[in-house]
Parts: sequence; structure tokens; C-alpha cells
Amino acid sequence: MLKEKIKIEVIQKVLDNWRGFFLPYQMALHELESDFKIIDLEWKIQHGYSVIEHMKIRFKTLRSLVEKIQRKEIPLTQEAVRNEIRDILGVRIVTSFIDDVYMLKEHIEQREDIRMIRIKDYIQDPKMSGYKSLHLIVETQVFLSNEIIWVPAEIQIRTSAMDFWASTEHKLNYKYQGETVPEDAQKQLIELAKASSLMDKEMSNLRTKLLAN
Ligand code: 0O2
Repeated sequence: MLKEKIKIEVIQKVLDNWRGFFLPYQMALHELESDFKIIDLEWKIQHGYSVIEHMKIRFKTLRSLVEKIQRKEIPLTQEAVRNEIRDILGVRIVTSFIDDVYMLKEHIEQREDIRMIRIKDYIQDPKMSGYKSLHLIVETQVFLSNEIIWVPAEIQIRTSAMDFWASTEHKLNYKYQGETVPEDAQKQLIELAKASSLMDKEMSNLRTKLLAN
């Protein structure tokens, strides 16, 4: 017999009573925000330009969290949710050039206050939809008055072109939530993803050429 999924309303009710559970994520948000502002400043001093075009930090919406718990059939305990859902806190960093995406990744890997848990490289290996981005699943250090804790977060790093594609595709797909997007629209989106990759490559080539002069 098929296991019945826990109802969305039940999950929501349980999470409503977990206020303390989300506090470390709020603390980590401030840590990560100031870490990346400092990284950007250091970069500006060393390389003469700002590596981060823009940055956005977000908490997973309750709706998205509840749906993920249900979809992945995660037990309704704080330990299971903490261990299995690593993107409750998310940072999105947008760069101008593709090389900068990987230079930022290397920089993050060298930091002692952030530990890398998993790398999902959707730039080398794009999603079926055409989605490209580098996802780093990390844990960041947070200093409490009497202990140090490690809080999970997902850092998405991508170029402006990848970001434009992803946010526009997200808006276009919103209408079809839960249903399949028409095939011709999917094909067109894949073509547009290829066009935006071409733009990234050309921009990188241009930069290399100009820096060589
Ligand atoms: P939200 O809360 O709306 O931001 P996993 O935990 O690894 O098993 P997960 O997290 O579903 O599974 O995997 P994935 O695909 O690595 O990361 C999901 C996030 O990547 C999404 O967040 C989007 O931000 C982004 N993403 C992945 N695929 C696409 C895509 O085809 N188009 C766009 N626009 N974005 C994509 P969520 O799930 O929407 O959560």
C-alpha cells in the first residue's frame, strides 16, 4: 500500500510552533551578508572592480519549505529538517563574468568560517530546463555567547545573463505551477538559455582581449 503523504496543513501547523528553530538561520543571514560585503570590498582593492554585481539573501518561504518537506517525505522533526533541507537560508550572488563565479567559489573554499558541504554545478551540467547556476551547499559559522554553531545555507552564484534567464523563466513558469509548461515554450526557453550562454562567453572573450592589450 502507498504511504500517505503528510498533509500540507499538518506540516504548516507543526512549523508554526518552531520559532526558536529559525533563529540560528537569522543570525547566519547577518554573518553571510557582512562576509560577502567584505569579500567584495577586498576584491575591489585587489582587482580594481566590484565582483558582486548584486546580492540577495532570502529565507525559504514557509510555503516552499512545507512543500519540500512533503515532497521529500522528511520526518517532521527539527533534526531531520535541519539535516535534509539545506536551503532554508539562501544567498544569491550575481557577477558580470563567468570566471568570477569560479573565482568566488575558490575564495569561499579557502575561508575558515565557511565549510563546503556540496557543490552542484549547473553551469557545467545545466538542468533540463536550461537553468544554469553554481550552487554551493555550505555551513557558516555563527558565534553565540557560549558556543560556536554551524548553520546550513545555499549559495547560488551566477552571471547577470544566467540570472536574467532564471528570474524571467521563473516568472513565466509561475502561471503553470504544478502543471507542465507547453512543449514549444520549453524549447524556446532552452534556446534562450543557449543565447544567454553565448553572451557570457563573448563577454569573457572580450574581457580577455581587452586585458591583454
Ligand atoms: P525557493 O525556496 O523558491 O528558492 P535538493 O535539496 O538538492 O534535493 P533542490 O533544492 O530542489 O533539491 O535542488 P536544486 O534544483 O539544486 O535547487 C533548487 C533551486 O534552484 C530553486 O529553488 C531555484 O532557485 C533554482 N532552480 C533550479 N532549477 C531551476 C529552473 O529550472 N529554473 C529556475 N528559474 N530556477 C531553478 P526553489 O526550489 O524554487 O526554492
